[in-house]
Amino acid sequence: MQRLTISIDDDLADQFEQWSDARGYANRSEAFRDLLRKELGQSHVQAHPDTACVGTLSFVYDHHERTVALRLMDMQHDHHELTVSSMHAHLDHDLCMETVILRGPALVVQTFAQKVLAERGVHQGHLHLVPLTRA
Ligand code: NI
Repeated sequence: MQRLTISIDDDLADQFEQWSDARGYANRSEAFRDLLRKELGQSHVQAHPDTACVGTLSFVYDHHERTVALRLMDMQHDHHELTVSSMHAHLDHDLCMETVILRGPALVVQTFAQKVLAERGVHQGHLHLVPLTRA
């Protein structure tokens, strides 16, 4: 463990303090470590698109939209090596929400997720990608 001393503007320090409080961090060191890990993880993934990752892809769709449920199912079977599991929730009469756990190289997971989100009938969604690096 190393101790870092950094200087930042008052305004930025205040914002950091508020951000860290709002998220429930017990201390600023842990908040700072998490910010650093997130940023370093993202830049590692950008520099090394083959980084092993896990991710959750969540999206909302209208199951009345022609064949969308079938197409989404086919896509997951076509890439069964990436899809670890999925969970489906019937939100109301029309809308469904699905969360798919993905695992694979970063770029492959991102490309698959973008394809799903671009599918006709899928309203909104988001991929949360987590690199499997030790830090
Ligand atoms: Ni449903």
